[in-house]
Amino acid sequence: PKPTYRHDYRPPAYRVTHVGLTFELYPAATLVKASLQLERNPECELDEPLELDGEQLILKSIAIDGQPLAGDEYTLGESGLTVHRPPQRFRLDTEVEIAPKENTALEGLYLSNGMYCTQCEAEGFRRITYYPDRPDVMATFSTTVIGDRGSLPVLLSNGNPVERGELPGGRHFVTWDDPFPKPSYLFALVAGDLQKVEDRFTTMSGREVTLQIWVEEENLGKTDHAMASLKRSMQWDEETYGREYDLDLFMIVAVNDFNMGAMENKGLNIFNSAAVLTHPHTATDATFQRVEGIVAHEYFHNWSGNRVTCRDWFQLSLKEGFTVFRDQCFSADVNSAPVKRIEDVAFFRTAQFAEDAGPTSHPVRPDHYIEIGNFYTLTIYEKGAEVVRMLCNLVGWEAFRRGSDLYFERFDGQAVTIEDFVACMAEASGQDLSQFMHWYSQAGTPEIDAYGEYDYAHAEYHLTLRQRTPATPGQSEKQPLHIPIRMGLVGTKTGRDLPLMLNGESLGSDGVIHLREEEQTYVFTDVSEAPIPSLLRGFSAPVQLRFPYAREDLAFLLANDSDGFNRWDAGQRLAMLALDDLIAAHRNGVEKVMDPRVVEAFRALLERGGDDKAVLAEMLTLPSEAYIAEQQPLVDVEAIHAARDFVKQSLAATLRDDFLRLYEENVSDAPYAPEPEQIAQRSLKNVALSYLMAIEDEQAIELARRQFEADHNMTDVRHALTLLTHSSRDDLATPALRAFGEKWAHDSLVMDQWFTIQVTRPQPDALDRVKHLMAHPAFSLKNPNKVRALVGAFANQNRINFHRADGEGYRLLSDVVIELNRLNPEIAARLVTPLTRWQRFDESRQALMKGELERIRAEKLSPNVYEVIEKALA
Ligand code: B3K
Ligand code: ZN
Repeated sequence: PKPTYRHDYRPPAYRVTHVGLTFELYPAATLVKASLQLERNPECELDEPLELDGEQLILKSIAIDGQPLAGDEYTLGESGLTVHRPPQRFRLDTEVEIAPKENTALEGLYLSNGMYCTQCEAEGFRRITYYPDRPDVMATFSTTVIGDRGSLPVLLSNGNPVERGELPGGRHFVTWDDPFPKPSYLFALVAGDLQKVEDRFTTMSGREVTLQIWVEEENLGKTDHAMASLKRSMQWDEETYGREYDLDLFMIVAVNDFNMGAMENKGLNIFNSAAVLTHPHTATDATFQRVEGIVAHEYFHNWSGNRVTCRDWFQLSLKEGFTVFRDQCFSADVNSAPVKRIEDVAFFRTAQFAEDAGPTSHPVRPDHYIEIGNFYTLTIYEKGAEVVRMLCNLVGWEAFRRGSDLYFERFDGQAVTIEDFVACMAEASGQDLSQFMHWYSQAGTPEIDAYGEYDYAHAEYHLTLRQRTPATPGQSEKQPLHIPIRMGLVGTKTGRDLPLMLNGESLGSDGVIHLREEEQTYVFTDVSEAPIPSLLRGFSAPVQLRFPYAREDLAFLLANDSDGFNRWDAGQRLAMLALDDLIAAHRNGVEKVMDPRVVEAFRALLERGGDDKAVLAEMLTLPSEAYIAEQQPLVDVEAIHAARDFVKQSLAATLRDDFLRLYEENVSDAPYAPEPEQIAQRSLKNVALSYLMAIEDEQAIELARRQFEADHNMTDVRHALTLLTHSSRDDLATPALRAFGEKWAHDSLVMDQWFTIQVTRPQPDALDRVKHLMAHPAFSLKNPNKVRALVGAFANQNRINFHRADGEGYRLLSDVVIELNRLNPEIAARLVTPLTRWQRFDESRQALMKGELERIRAEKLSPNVYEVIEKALA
């Protein structure tokens, strides 16, 4: 497979102005008739051939303006079709046959549970028909779907239904018209035995929109939250961005087999059922919030993605980074804003930092790819969102909003680039954003070393910042970035933010300084007392910032910082310092001793009261093993696991009564609602229970058992079941797992949780359980959710067992990757990720991991897996 380079971009030689599609649906042989209205791009040469993409299609006929083409008028290849010397303006008719039933890659048209559905982004449309399958070709679509009336009563596509009728042989059809020009990746079709839930929304200009969520009958009771989230999103986008929905109908369909969370197809969003269905008894608070965020994300794409789309796939973050930023702000507005930020950053610093430090590291706008399906990454999505967030903070919300209005007006109906977006922001704000553009082109996490000194004599505080971005594959030299750092100076006497005076200018007490050079020193004047700097508040830039804090300083910030995010971060830093000592002690075989300063800091948190419960729950949560690993020069899996357990147990033993009180204060039997206050209460209660269960005394066990048996809501049940399953007591785990498994055997999404809970247990039998559960009737390698819940959860969330010294964890993962490489390359390429991080481990594990990568490389590989393996072994 050959790479595609961003610099090779050429505008399309032919434009498609309109597409007429007809699908005659049959599982093994669906007939697709396409009628394209084409026009040569005036800038192109007269003899430019027409290149159409097409994969796994059987061509039945081809004609131009009604005249079948002779064999020498076109060339058929593995990946497409070339029409030589077509006229300037013409109609191209093709008929192809495809086999949805054989499609296990879940790209193009496939069958899921007897239901036809599509996934076309990024390059799936070429598996449906011959087409210039690139986002800068935008056309109006008219689609007729023909299927069996009995088994496929519902036939959906983009836009509005304009005609329907009966056909001979028990078949029927519906024709859909989508008046908005769109790229082929936004095409969608669904046909199945589905039921709908319907609601309405009146837009700000008074238009009535019908909202529908289509599901299999047994899921009719699980759509309320998604519908409420959709309406909230529609209103939020009107209020916040002035963006209104544009069709009369907006549909969401839930499907069981889906590679991603969801897909923003115009007017017909297709969702992984795990990302849309909820019920208090089957979904946790985290799932309720995830559904809300994804519904919003896909809806927001209607403007940031669909009305204005990407010129080419290198610009993917143009729509994804912006849309993630939009959905993050939405979730922050409708839930607890500080907790949303803490959760996002905790995840980002663990997973995106790891990606950016590994062999697949790439810029927010990559320069080349072999398989674009491999670039739906944390860097494109989450780092892209951080870059947009920095832009917004740099220019200020008013200018950002003006820039966004300008962007949507200027480029409506067009396929554009990241420069176009940033130019709107520069124009609206009058700021020079040229240095800022490096954020899009440079890979790797910038590191900032900070150092500060208080000058008593002159009442000055000198802060020096030095930035460095490490080399990444293909990029050895890096330019200094423009890094906005929000900060405060917290007075050590008062615990208050001191006024910031920099070069005679007042920055208020919570200000932004701009780091543009490799090294800069900032002299704050009139600093009346010795301060502790609170840096990178709210995670104002996606960087790793180091400052030589004393533990007392961190405890002080944890107690006093006016920025909730940085209070949390100070706690994490403090815990990390203690963990570092314990990791070293474990390695050296020395007795572990708990740092009393951490205990006291936690005690103060537990006793002070008055804190937002949701934030308190976050502050009481220790850094994850994955995050700790990310911060170590060399990952020692056992030492990290042991050190973290030790901290947890020490805190639990010393602060047992406080945790018990916290638990009891937050028990409630109010009917479940996924509302911020209740969610906060549950998370605080469950954090307390986790600590109590760390020492496994009889009272803790009784609480966990009671919470499990009370069966009040899935958040509490799942948490209790996890604690019982992950305890050292199989006599607790076994009966609870059995009861849960029997109760929910009929519910596929709950069974996924049952899989995950078992394969993430720290006991040494976890790997055998994975193997055993892969033979369970509820498991299937063909269903991405199952693969993620079982194999993915084991490899990513059970570090101690996945990284077993005997390499059996690695072997299991590569066995699955090899099988999935044939079935579903996109999922296979994602699943292999943990093995690609071999550089981070000791020599013996490195050898084992590389051995497995080489075993995979010896197979006949899909481009997806090939690209990842080649990078990992480069
Ligand atoms: N745009 C889709 C991604 C689908 C890509 C699949 N290869 C989901 C989203 O970001 O909204
Ligand atoms: Zn998206």
